[in-house]
Amino acid sequence: MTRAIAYIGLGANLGDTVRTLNEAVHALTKVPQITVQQVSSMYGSAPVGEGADGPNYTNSVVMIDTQLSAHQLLDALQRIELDHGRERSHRNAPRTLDLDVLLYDDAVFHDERLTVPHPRMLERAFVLLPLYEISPHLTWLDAKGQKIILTDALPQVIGQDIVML
Ligand code: PH2
Ligand code: MG
Ligand code: MG
Repeated sequence: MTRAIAYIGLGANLGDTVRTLNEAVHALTKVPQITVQQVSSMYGSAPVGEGADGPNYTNSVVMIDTQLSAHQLLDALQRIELDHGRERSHRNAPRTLDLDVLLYDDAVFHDERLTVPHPRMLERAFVLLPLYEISPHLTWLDAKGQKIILTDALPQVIGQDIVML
């Protein structure tokens, strides 16, 4: 059985966010086709992006290996989001739990449900810092097939206001 390495971004800015992120990691460990390999620390930051508002976010990143396809993985993540009361109103609306596929092996693709690599991950300290914590040597291909080296991408986000919790 082939297994893919994937990185999942976790985020929450409503409710008991630390508890929710811990529960989400636990829920991932319970999915038979997922093995959680690494879990970053949690980080706090103000909401970023158009229309983003509400309380500060708690974020982390986990590395998994999985026998699920990228879309099956998305299904599993959305089930866990719904179990934690996730509602979808407007883009970037405050949320009890957000689970995003950041990277899935070296896959580069885009459809109506899923874009991999995550299209905004390079702009976000709350993604790149936890990624660096668990996989400092990480490299991947962007949408144009160009190699991204995490340590080369970090300086662009290093000025952002973020704290390790
Ligand atoms: N997620 C968003 C929009 N803005 N800001 C922070 N700090 N953390 C997030 O996870 C986040 C955000 C949409 O998913
Ligand atoms: Mg998100
Ligand atoms: Mg999402």
